Amino acid sequence: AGSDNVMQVNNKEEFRGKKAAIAAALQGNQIDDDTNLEVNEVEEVIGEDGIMLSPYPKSRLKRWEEAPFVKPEADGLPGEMGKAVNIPIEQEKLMLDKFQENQFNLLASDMISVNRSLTDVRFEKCRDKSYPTLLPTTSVVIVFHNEAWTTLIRTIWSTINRSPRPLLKEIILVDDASEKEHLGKKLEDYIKTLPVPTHLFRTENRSGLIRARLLGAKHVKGDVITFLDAHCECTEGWLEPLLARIVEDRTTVVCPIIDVISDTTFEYIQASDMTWGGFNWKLNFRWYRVPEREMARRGGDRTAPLRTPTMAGGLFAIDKDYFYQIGSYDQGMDIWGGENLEMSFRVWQCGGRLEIVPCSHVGHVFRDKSPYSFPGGVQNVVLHNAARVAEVWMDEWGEFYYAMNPGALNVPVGDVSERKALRERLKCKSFRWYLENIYPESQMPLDYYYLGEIRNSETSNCLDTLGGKAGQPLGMGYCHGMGGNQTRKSKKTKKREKKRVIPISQVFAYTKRKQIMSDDNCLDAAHPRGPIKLIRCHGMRGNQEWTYDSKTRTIKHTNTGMCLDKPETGDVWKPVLRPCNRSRGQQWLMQVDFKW
Ligand code: LR7
Ligand code: MN
Repeated sequence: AGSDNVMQVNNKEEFRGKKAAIAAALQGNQIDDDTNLEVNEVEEVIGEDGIMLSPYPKSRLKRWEEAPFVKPEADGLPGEMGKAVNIPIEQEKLMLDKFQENQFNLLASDMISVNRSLTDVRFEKCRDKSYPTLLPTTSVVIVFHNEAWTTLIRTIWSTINRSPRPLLKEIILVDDASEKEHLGKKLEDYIKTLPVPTHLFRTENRSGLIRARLLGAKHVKGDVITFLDAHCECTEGWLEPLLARIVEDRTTVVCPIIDVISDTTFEYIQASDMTWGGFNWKLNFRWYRVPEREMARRGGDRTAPLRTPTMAGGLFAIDKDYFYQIGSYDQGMDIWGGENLEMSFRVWQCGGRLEIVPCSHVGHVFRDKSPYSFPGGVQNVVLHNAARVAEVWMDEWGEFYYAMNPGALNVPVGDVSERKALRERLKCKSFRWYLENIYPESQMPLDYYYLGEIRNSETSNCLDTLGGKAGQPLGMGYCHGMGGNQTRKSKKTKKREKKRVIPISQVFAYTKRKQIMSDDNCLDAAHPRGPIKLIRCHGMRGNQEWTYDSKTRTIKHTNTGMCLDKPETGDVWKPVLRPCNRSRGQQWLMQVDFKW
C-alpha cells in the first residue's frame, strides 16, 4: 500500500456497489465490430483486497461461445488423451538419432496427431466457473528458431481447437532465421489452409526470442497479446480465464499453469498448482512451493488467481496497450534468457501484477538442454541478458548476481540508459519494495552485512558448498574467487553415463538476521560438535544463528556457544564446531560492514 495506483478502501459497501455496476456493464454491453476505442473510457474499481483495479474498456469486448471438445482421433493414433507414446525397441536407434536435433523425442511427436485430444486437467470448480459473456480478442504470438514441424503445427492446432473462435483474432508466427526446409514455403502454404487467420513474419537475421517477439507484437491486431512457445498444447478452457482476468484488471499479466509434455514420451503430465515462480542468486528462474501466506490471501481457494513473484516467460497473456505502456521488452537482450525476470520485476515494480491463473492449463515440452546455437556463446549471452536485469531493476541486490557470476563483469552489458529512463518515467518502486511486499520468501536477504567468500586465516581456504544440495554438510576448498561458477566434473554417473558439472559456490552472505546464507541454504548446526550442514533457511534463528566478531574474527554459533573451526586432520574439507579458543583456525576473514 501507499503508492499511486494502490489505494485502500474503508467502505466495503461502496466497493461492492462499484464492482456490481462494472460487472453489469461488462455483461450488458454488446459490441460486435472491431472499433479500437481509446483507453480513456477505463473506469477504476477497487478489488476485494482494497487494491485499485483498472477494468477493460467495455467497447472492445466480444461475445463468444465455448470451443467444442476435441474428440480422440477415430483411427487410434498414439498419444490420444495425452497418453505416452512408446517407441518399439527396433526403432530405438532412430529415436535416439532424431532426439539430437530438437532435444526431444521427435519420432514420438511425429507419430501423434497434430489434433490430438487431451484430458481435461482442470479442477472441477474451474469447469463450473462462468466467465463474462464479453471478452477481449487475442492474437497468439509464437516465435521459433528451427522448431520441428509436428510440435509447431500441434501448438497451432491446439490453439485453434481449444479457443473460442470469436476471441482468437489471429495467430502470428515469427520465424527467427530458421534453417529448416519445412519452415520455408511448406509452412507458408500450410498456414493458408488454416481456419483462423495466420500470419508469418521472418526476422532477417537471427535476433533471439526477445526481439522476435517484439516483431510479432508489432503486427498484433487483437486486444490482448498471448505468447506461446512453439512446442505447446493448449487444453480445454485455457483462454477464457486468462482473458477474464485481464478484463477485471488490464494491468495484470497472466500465465497459465504450465503442464509438462514429456520430452521422451510426449505424455501430458499435469503440473502442480502449488508452485510459483522465484529466482536464485544466479538469476535463474526457479519453481518454488507457494507459501501459506499466498494460500491464505486466496482464502484457500486453489482456483483463484495466484500472485507469483516471477514467471517462466514463455506463456502469458497481456493487454496489448499495457504491453507497450509498461515497456514491452528490453531490445538489448539477445537469443534467450533474462527477459522473463526482467518483465516480472518491471511489472511488479511499476504498478502492475503478475499472476498464474490455475484454471488455465497449457502444456509445454520441457527439455534438458537447448537444441540450437547461441551466436556469441551461451555463457556470454545469458550473462549479458541477466546483467541487464541486475543493472536496471535490482538496485543493490544486483551485487548477488555479480558475486555469483564474477565472469559477468567481463561481459559488456551494453547501453541500459533507456531502460533506466523507463524505470524513472514509470515511477517504478525499488527492488527493496518488491522483496518486502511481493517476494518476502525470496532467498535475497533484505539486509546483510557481507557478501563474498569466507576465508580461514590459518589455512587460507574458503567455505564452500561443494555443490551440495540442502541437507549436505558444509565443505571447504581452495579459494577460487569465481563466485558460484567454479565447476568440477564428477565421476561418470553409472546411470546416465554422462559427465555432470557441479557448480561449487564460495559465495556467502552474512545477514542482519545473523544467518550465513548461500542462495536458499543456511549454515545450520544441531549439535555442539557438528556436523555443520547447509539447510534451507527458515529465518527463525535457532540452529541457523551465528555471530561474527569482526575484532576476533570468530564465527560463533549461538545455540551451542561453539566456534566455527578449520577442518580437523581426519577430513580436511569439512569445517567443524569447537569450543572457542582464539586459535587462528577459528579466525575467518569477512569485510563485515555493520551498517545497522
Ligand atoms: O534465438 C532464439 N529464437 C527463438 O525464436 C531462441 C529461441 N527462440 C524460440 C524457440 O524456438 C521457442 O519457441 O523461443 C521460444 C523459447 O525458447 P525455448 O523453448 O528454447 O526456451 P525454454 O522453454 O527453455 O525457456 C523458457 O525461458 C526462456 C527465457 O528466455 C523463454 O522465456 C521461454 O519462452 C521460456 N519457456 C517457458 O516459459 C515454458 C516453460 C519453461 C520453464 C520454466
Ligand atoms: Mn520452450
